[in-house]
Amino acid sequence: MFNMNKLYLFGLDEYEKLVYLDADMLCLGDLRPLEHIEPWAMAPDYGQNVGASVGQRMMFNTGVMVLRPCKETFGNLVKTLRGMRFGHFADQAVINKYLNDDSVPVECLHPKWNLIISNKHINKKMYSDIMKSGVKFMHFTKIKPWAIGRGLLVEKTSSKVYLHAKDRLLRWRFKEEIALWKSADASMRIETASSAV
Ligand SMILES: [Mn+2]
Repeated sequence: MFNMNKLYLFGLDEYEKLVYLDADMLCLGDLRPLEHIEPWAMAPDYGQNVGASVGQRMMFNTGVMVLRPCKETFGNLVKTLRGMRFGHFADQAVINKYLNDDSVPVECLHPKWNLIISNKHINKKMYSDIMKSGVKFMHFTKIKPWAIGRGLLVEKTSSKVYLHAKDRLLRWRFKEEIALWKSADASMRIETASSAV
């Protein structure tokens, strides 16, 4: 869903430091190192936008952010938003434009902190290296395993035959990721069931 909600994080200045995560993340590793990471920190948005950048800088993905809320920053982000057209990258575009235009320092997190699965077939080597060496957060961009079989993976206007074929293709292409999500989902259900007893 495209919206600007992430910008509000910067107004929460009762907190000194925040770690923001998208809802489509699967946590697969130890998060303690995040304690020592100074804001702002984000992982790069590799993929269809390889080489694409906001001005001189590469694009960061806003699915995982270590940030310091600050009313002034919030105001600057709103100012940046006013000068832009609402587009595909929503709040990510605004945040990246602000960082670039104002040369705000950002620490670049290793992509294992935000492994963007829809980039799997674009950055094959990097992707498989990270899969082998350990993922912290797997980011289910575009492909939502919880929606599989419900025709929610692709455009609503598509025909049933097309939906079915696309569903099968995605299930095959992301079988490893879907399996990880399924096993995490299953173990959470077991924990919830046993804690309810
Ligand atoms: Mn996301």
